[in-house]
Amino acid sequence: MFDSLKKKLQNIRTRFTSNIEEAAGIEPEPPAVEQPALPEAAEPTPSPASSSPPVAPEPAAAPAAPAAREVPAAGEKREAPTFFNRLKVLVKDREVLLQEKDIEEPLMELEMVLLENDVALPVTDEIIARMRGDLVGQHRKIGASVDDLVVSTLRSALCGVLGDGLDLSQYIREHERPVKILFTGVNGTGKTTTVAKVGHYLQKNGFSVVIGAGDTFRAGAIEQIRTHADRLGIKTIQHQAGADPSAVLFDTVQYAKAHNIDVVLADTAGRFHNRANLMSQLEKIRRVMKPDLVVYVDEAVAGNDAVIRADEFNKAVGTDAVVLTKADMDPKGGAAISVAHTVGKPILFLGTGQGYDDIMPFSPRVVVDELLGDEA
Ligand SMILES: Nc1nc2c(ncn2[C@@H]2O[C@H](COP(=O)(O)OP(=O)(O)OP(=O)(O)O)[C@@H](O)[C@H]2O)c(=O)[nH]1
Ligand SMILES: [Mg+2]
Repeated sequence: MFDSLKKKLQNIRTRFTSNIEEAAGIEPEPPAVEQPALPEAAEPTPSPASSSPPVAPEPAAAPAAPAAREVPAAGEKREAPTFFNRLKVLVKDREVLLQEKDIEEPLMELEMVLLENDVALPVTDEIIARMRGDLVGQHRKIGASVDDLVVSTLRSALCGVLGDGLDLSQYIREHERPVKILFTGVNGTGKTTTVAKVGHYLQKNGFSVVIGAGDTFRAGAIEQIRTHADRLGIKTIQHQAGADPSAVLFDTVQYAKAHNIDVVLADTAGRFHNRANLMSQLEKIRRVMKPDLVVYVDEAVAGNDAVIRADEFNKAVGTDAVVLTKADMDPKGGAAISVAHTVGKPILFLGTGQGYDDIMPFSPRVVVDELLGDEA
């Protein structure tokens, strides 16, 4: 998941670290390979003190002077590791005041990497602004290592745009049952699979579930959700193909009330935000079913397109949360980083594969750990 972005962030992290170390006067580990050569090169240097021989007319002092200057220079280099190592310890203990110019280069690189990986421009700007605000002009304690400082700054910048997420189990516990969740979004993005996965997830968390087969539009859609539900031992409420989806979902809610079911999950037909008839059908579903949560489903692999669609959908119809499917096929992670900040609604789950267990409750901390993990 997000492997391309992960690798690039590793490089950026190193770049920030070396720039900050340089600004703080911490030398990189000395190579110490050239040391043996230096004393030998210095030895044959003629001593200016031995001016007693009669061969004095030649101004031999001219070549001797630069050589004499080189010897102390080489001596300084030899001393360097001890000196800088001592300094390193001192710097770690004190605060460093970084300037814009110290981190300008890695900041620009970070900006490029985020944009290349489909992070939306305003979100990229926000991450850069947070990094700059955290580092520049602030007295920052270097602490145990510069890398730790860089990682914690990156972590808080990313967490800042990812928001808080939404814990579905907690939401259900805090709301009147049945909690009604409507899944909607563009066709083929994984709505039906997500309904099945969420049903399975909720059952594992101790909640009872009923599914409404609200996609009466596409041929085979009712059988598809029914097959999933049967495999998972979840009751499905269905009508004929072509029936009014509002009626199906109304019946599903009635069933849940009559049987004390905790959660209603409503599958719907794929709809584009500009397809007027499907949109008006969705409005009717909302009026009749009165969902507690309208969840917009789109694919992480669609990158910025998914973010734009989610935003438009939210503005047109209203969304309470987002699910991004196919995160397992997305090397970039741009949609996952951008969507919550852009739409202003939390990501509920990431879909991470085609199995029923391949669903991950969205936790900003876990996603940032994944992105900044060392194993990339
Ligand atoms: N790799 C991967 N594939 C997924 C994921 N979620 C769904 N899919 C696949 O995406 C395809 C479409 O999934 P559906 O659940 O039928 O999508 P839908 O949005 O209901 O489609 P329509 O009902 O036609 O609008 C299926 O082949 C799923 O197995 C996921 O998280 N990862
Ligand atoms: Mg479907």
